[in-house]
Amino acid sequence: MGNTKRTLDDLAIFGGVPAFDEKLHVGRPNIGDRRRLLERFEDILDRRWLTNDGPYVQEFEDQVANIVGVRHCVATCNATVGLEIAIRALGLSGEVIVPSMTFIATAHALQWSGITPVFCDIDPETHNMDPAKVESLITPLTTGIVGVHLWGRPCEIDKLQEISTRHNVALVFDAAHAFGCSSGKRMIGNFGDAEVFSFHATKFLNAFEGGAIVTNDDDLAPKLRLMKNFGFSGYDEVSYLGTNGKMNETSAAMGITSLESLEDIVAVNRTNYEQYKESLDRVPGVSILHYADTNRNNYQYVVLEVNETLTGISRDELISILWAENVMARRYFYPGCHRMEPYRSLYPQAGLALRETERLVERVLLLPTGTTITPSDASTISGVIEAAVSRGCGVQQRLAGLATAAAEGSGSGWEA
Ligand code: T4K
Repeated sequence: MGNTKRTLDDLAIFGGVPAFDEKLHVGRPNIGDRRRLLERFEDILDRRWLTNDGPYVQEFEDQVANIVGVRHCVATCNATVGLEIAIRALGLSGEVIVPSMTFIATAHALQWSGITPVFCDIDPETHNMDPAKVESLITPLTTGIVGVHLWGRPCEIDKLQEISTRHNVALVFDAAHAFGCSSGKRMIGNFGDAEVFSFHATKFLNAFEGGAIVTNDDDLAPKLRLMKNFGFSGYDEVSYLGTNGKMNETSAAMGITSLESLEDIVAVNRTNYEQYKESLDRVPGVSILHYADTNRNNYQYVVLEVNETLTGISRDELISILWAENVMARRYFYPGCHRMEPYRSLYPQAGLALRETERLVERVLLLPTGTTITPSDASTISGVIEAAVSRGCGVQQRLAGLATAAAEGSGSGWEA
């Protein structure tokens, strides 16, 4: 799609032809080998074993454990329930420290379990929880810390581990973004008491819906396994309070099929990321999130920070421009969990201690990547961003004009 934007009129928001005929989404699923998937579906139907620890679930668990190099993997129906199970199996209660800069599921898993999420601010460089701030939030009621490896970039694991050990509180990682990633030589999944992956459709590696709790704790693992199956330890024996957190066979079949394409998907993500980086590094005021070469990365998120002082347009204005071009950029995780219900009503003062989170959620935007996006698409999208930013003031004036016209238009409609 070589749709170059030379003048403001070329931007679709001002009447130009959109850069893409169809919408490009953040989180468009990667579909592996369709034929292999359908063969596996046939198998499932032939075997008439649809769920409840079936052979594909077991194979998926083995493969995930192998890739991560972890002793135990318990597949779940999604990461949210995986987090709830991990939290309960570890006996968390009272208060648990968690970032607000995360998908709402991280906070909800705690609140759903009757635990108070205590929101911690982030380090603006890493976007992850700031360990120094974690320490200051520990109270006699604290029973745990839930770190989130945001965008797949590892938390400051050693520091969080040291705090958790010193205060004798549990450490869990929401690793929803971080399957296939490492912290140095060690794969994510081996840290804290347990880590939880997501294999939701929008994740680079998907099982339609799915998750997995991984741990090296031999005592915790059987508990997790029983809890995801109502606590059943035998046909007529229930040993714990449990839930239905089981992954089903079709999800596992999709998961296994996706795993066969793991390296290919990461390679596509990396190529797209590099194309975005090359094109956007020359655009002042727009910075693309860096992935350290010392870690393994899945490159599933292309994250930009927009500095309005330098670009002349705000992040939200840039999103409107991109949407008009059919580029459905997202502003994850605006406005921060603490400004969503029930937290904004329960903890109306939380934002006072979340300055960096509140700054970041105004600046971040995510661009489409994955196997439905080509480097040429990435280059075209970057071209739109460059065209808008290089004429930032003019764009802002025209957007203000459009807003005024729309307001006047709706005003005259009302009067009529
Ligand atoms: N912790 C963290 C840090 C997480 O990011 C997440 C999930 C979780 C925990 C919980 O994991 P799970 O319980 O879900 O396993 C999406 C996903 O639903 C969510 O899983 C994910 N994080 C989050 C970052 O993104 P939404 O509300 O933005 O989804 P939605 O429906 O707007 O989908 C995004 C775009 O993807 C759509 O605009 C179109 C495209 N899409 C989506 C689906 C489902 C498709 O093209 N096809 C599809 O089938 O949350």
